[in-house]
Amino acid sequence: MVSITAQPAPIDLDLDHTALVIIDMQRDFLLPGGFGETLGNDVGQLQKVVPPLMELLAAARAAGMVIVHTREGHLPDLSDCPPAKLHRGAPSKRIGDPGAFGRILIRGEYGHDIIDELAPIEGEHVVDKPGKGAFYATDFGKILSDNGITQLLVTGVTTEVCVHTTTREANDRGYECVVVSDCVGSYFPEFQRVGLDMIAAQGGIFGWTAASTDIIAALAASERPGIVAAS
Ligand code: C5J
Repeated sequence: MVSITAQPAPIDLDLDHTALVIIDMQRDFLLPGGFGETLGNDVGQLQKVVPPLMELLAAARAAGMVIVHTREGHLPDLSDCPPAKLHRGAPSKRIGDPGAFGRILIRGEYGHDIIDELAPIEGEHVVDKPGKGAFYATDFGKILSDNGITQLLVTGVTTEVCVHTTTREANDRGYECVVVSDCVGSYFPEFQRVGLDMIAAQGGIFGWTAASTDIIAALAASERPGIVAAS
């Protein structure tokens, strides 16, 4: 058990029952020229997440934690993409269209996959999800229960969309969620700030927030082998 400095209050994590969840760190969302940018977004806002998340991932791997990566995307025939999602708004490119990195948000395409810096390694779980939340139409919940997971460190993008949806879904299912404030990102700085505030407000209405350095320091102080504190 390690105690983490967090908002609205410290939280004890049982590392044997805690998973690191990395949401949608995909090329389509993060790379210049990709889908995120074609929607008019500043992908630099998301790239800030990569260095601290690489450090946290290394610490979690060294601690032997369960690690789950998610990817938002769809089958090539789009049969799992509701028309309400496919036809939303008036973007220059839609899901399934050819983009800079293959068909946008289509499973198996280069852009759909996770950025090189955070590529999953053997033994880590990869959950493909058609929705914003990680539980809908996936085996995410089964992976967590099969591994005895009760607490989640939630990271990835975007803070106010897939991170929030997954955290809210997990909270309703009884998981304690710590959203790692510098390891989640939004294209919109105001959504990042308010999105994090919303989680910890009202006594932690659906979770906690904590900095990666505090988590890594706590892991380093634990009995777990192989952990070094972040510089
Ligand atoms: C979005 C996500 N923003 N991963 N997806 O469409 O948050």
